[in-house]
Formats: sequence, C-alpha cells, structure tokens
Amino acid sequence: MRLSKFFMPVLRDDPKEAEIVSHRLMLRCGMIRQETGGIYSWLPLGFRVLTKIMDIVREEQARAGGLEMLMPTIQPASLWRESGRYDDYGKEMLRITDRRDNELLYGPTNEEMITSIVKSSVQSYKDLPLNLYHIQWKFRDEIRPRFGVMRGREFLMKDGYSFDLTEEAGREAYNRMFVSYLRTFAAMGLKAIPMRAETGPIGGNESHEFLILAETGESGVFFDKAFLEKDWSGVDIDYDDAGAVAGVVKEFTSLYAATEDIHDPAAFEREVPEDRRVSGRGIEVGQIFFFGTKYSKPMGCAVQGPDGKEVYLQSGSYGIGVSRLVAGIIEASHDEAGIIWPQPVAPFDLGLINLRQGDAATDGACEKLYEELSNAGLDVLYDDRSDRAGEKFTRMDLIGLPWQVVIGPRGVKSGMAEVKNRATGEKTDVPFDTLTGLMLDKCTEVYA
Ligand code: 5CA
Repeated sequence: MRLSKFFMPVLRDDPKEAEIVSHRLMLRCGMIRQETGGIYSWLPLGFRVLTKIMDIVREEQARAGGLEMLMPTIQPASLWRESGRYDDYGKEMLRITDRRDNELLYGPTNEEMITSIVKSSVQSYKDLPLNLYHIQWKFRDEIRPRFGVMRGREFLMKDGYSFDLTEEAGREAYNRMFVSYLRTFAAMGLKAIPMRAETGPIGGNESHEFLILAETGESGVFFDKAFLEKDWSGVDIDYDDAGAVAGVVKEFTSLYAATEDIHDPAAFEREVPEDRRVSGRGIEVGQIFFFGTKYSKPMGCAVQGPDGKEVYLQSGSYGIGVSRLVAGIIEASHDEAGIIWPQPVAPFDLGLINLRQGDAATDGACEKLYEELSNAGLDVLYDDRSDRAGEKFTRMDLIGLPWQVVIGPRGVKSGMAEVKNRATGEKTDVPFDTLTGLMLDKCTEVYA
C-alpha cells in the first residue's frame, strides 16, 4: 500500500478526550473515529488490525472444533422472554420497536438465539456435540462507555456456544475452549491469565475470565507470579485428547489467580508464598461460561438420548472482545513514540520509507524494493509522500509497524537499506539484494 493512496488521517496533537494511551494512540493514528458516545467507525488502519485479530481467532476456533456462522445483530424480544432475561437485562439492552410494533432488541449476546437454532434443528444425540460461533457486533448501553473501544457501547465480539449431551462432555467442551483461548491470545503476542470469575448477567455455575496485565486495566487482579514465568507459546495440544486438554486446564487453574470481585485474601496468603504474590490491574479480553442446562431447560432445548429419553442439552458460552483487544494490545505494547505492534496483528508487516521522494535514483530503488517485498507476500506500507524525513520517522514510529526499511540517496549509492526494529530500536544496514529474504524471515519467524 502506498501511503499517498491510503486513508490514514494522523492527528498532529493528542486528542483531549483520550484518558488512556490506547485511546489516544488509536485516535492519533487515524485508526478509529468516534461517532457518538461509545460508538466508533473503524478507519482502514484500525480495520486492518481488527481483521488480523479475527483471522487469529478463526484459525484457533477451527482447530478446536468451532464452526463459524453469522447471526443477526437484531433479535426478537420474544426469544429473551423465553429465557426470562428480557426483564433481567435492564437498561443495558437497547430495545427497539419496528413499524408493526414488534418488539426487537440489538443483541448484547446470543445465548437465546443459538439455543433456539439448536432446538429447532437438532433432534438426536447423534447430531452432537456442536460448537458454533460467530463474530458480530454487539450493543450494550453501558453506563460509562469509556477509554475508546476498550469499553464501547457497540463492540465486536466473538461469541461461541457449545452443546453436548452429558455434563462430562459439556465440561470437555469448556476445557477445549479454555485451552483454545490460551493459544489464541498467545498467537497475538499476549499472555492472558485465566482467572476464576463471577458469571454476572450471562449466568451459569462456572466461569473464567482471561486478563492481560496493564496499569490502565479496569479490574484489580491477584495472582501467582508463576504465571509470568510460564511459556504460553508452549501450549501445544491435540484437542481430541480430552485428558491432555484437561491437564492443561488443571495446570493453569491450580495456580491462584482472581479478579478483585472474588479475590480471597486468606486463600491468596495460604496458597501463594509471599514473594510470589503479585497484584496489579488487568484488561478482560475474554470470558467463558459453563451453564449446564440454564438456557436449554427454560427454552426446551432437548434431544433424544441413546435410551430414547429426552435430555436437556448441556451448554456453555465463550466470548472474546475482538474490538477491545485492539486497544488491549496497544496498552500492553507501546512506548513514548507510539504503538509497537506484535507482528501477528500488525496492520502492515513493515514500513518502507523513501527519504528523498522525487529523487529519481531513490524513487527507483524504493519502487523496486516495494515490488519485490510485496511479491514475496509481505504487507508493505510504502511512505512515498514528499514530507520531511523527520516527519516520516515520527509517523512510522507512531503507527508502530514492527519493521522500518529506510532508503535515502546515500544508501542508494552504497546499495544499502537501513532496517530498524521498532520494538528494540536496533538498526542494521542490509544490502538491497538480501533485503527481501531477510524481511520475509523476520516477519514470518514468529508464526513458526
Ligand atoms: N455470552 C458471553 C460469552 S459469548 C458474553 O457475552 N460474555 S462477556 O459479557 O464476558 O463478553 C465477552 C467479551 O466481550 C468480554 O470478555 C470483553 O472482552 C468483551 N466486552 C464486553 N463488554 C464490552 C464492551 N462494552 N466494550 C468492549 N468489549 C466488551
């Protein structure tokens, strides 16, 4: 992508309304624009990150047996009356009446709708298990939308739902999602610590939240330091091996970790030696719930079991805050100069900076490398604008692409580009003819 053809309305100054760094940087980089309280447009740069996050979510869901589908944002109120949640949900739910006076709502979550879909389409235990998910916009009329997309009113969520015949199978489905969440967040360059959690308006009898650490997080967290020492990327798994999956869950849940809502200071002191007790703040990027028959019973979602008897299905639900993650990743990865994208979620793999736009030799070298890098499959943002070098460097640091390839008249003479690692600041001179191979290695090594 040529910067001259891209739409990335970078702000010169810090926006006044931003209270936390991710909100400030997302506005400054031209990733999002607020339309009204808690409702945002995603501009091309922001949308690219959102898409990368969705891709990572999809990949691991597929591996763990999740089937993608798409349910609407608008739901009939009647469904929510069946479960009894229509009144319980209160003012957070956006209620709508259409021209025929039908009562509708903008979905804050989809337990009712998916339960009704499964109820109407699944008759036999032979059709189970099922794990269905979608990535769709939700609306919750939060009392205090704040911090940009971190706590929005309209936000993008991956929500998945499992249906099984027996409680044991239902818990195995929960475990698979638990492990898939560890792997999904790790693939984005994050350590998300699973913590026992309250179930709130979603309900159920067991739940874990996944939190990434950040000073600006909304939740107070208390946990064993061992979490920070764990190698998340090492969680390799065969999802068909229920014993192995349960083993990983056990490994991660046997260490103390709790949000302030359910933190038990006495247990913390008892279970964790003093020098290993860590407290801080965290951002909830995902939450999973095991329901048993909480939704299937009131909604009559049952199948014929092997003995011919009707059995209410065991269900669970599994959410990931896809749009919140964009802000969460920035909170976890930035410096004074701007964002530092982990490679897998970066909007582009690298930025190519032409230091002397209009100089025939420099333009020629840049064009050639731009083509080579792009043909190799790399996503390149080519700064082909005629701004001053300083301005180009500042902007490229601000938007935080993992690598910068800088080419100026001096480099063209010696056949060298300067490659800068955004995270470490380290700079190396690389000959033009080995540059593409090197960048390909650098940009893909984290996926290996
Ligand atoms: N039905 C269940 C799971 S599918 C559910 O709705 N769970 S949830 O309420 O915990 O939401 C799932 C995730 O969405 C949260 O972990 C959080 O990361 C994200 N989320 C929730 N509310 C907001 C919000 N107002 N703005 C941005 N993200 C949010």
